[in-house]
Amino acid sequence: MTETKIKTKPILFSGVQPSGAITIGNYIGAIRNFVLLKDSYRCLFSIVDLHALTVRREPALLRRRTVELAALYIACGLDPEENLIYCQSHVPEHAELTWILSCYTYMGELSRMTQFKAKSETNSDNINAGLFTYPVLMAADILLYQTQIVPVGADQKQHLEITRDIAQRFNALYGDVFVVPEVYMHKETAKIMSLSDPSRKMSKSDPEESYISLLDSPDDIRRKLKRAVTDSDTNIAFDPENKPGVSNLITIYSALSGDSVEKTVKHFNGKGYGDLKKEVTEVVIESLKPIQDRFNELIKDKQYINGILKYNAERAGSIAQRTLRKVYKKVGLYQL
Ligand code: ATP
Ligand code: LTN
Repeated sequence: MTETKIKTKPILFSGVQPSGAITIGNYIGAIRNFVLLKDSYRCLFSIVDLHALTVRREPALLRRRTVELAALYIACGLDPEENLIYCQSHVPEHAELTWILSCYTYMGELSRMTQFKAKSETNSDNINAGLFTYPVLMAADILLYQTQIVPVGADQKQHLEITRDIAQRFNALYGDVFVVPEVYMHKETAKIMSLSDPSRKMSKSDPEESYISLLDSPDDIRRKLKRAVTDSDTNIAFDPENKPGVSNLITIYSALSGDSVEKTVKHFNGKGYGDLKKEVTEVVIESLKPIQDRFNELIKDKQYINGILKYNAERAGSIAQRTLRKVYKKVGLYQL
């Protein structure tokens, strides 16, 4: 791609934490949209390893998950030549801008974040300051690149709102320093629910049986979907409020088969939950197969993955530096 072409495309940024096995929730709600949008934008897809430190991690496992996520991004269809796939911690400007932005973010607004409240409950023995300032690091990720669009799942909408607030507050003080980003999500697929508790979102940090990982074997997938919570009724209908488990399976089927929810419901008319589970299982196994095959090839070649991460961190760093310098100048830090 020529330099002029690159410059005319609007910028897209998104990130995924290397905090566990990537789930079909991450895939359907976020990564699939990355693939859909990747040719229309100049894209940065970060492996947000600094965010993952807000919860205690086994260091060797965090390192392994990081390389795996890089391979998975590519296996899912992202293009490592065109898209900037890189580790957040390899571009120090993320942490540097975070400090500046934290001086323009209020304790009050951070304490209203539902993710902070939820994670404080699940990590009650480790409610650290990083968990609290998590959205500031996320704002820095996005604002560093003059990002126009941020594809995420529904759980991140509030973090996008605070990012916009911080950008607008900063711009009101210093002129148009940051682009104010827009969120991108598909309402129908922005929140895939847990298989064991369909009132909660599917999450890679929850117990294994609650999610399907992109790397699960067909047997794992069969077992997990067989046990997925439905309800005592027998009727297959799309009603997320009253039938969250069944509706979640319909959403997964619809997202992966490409059929609309309406068509999916019609397809299952007169069938039972057993049929629904069986067909969801088939479509999940079939959709994950090419991703797994590609992943298994890529993960053998760590040198290739490292090369991609290094090259792209350098490219990302040079864009990030431009914004950071401007910010330092605006706020009055002495420049040599
Ligand atoms: P963790 O459990 O460690 O908090 P997570 O599974 O919530 O992780 P993230 O790395 O925080 O995953 O999210 C990566 C992307 O996937 C984000 O855009 C997020 O909104 C999206 N996402 C996460 N879970 C779901 C889900 N259940 N349905 C749809 N999108 C999701
Ligand atoms: N907080 C996000 C991951 C994330 C992100 C970002 C997403 C970190 N920085 C910037 C979009 C843009 C999450 O999914 N938990």
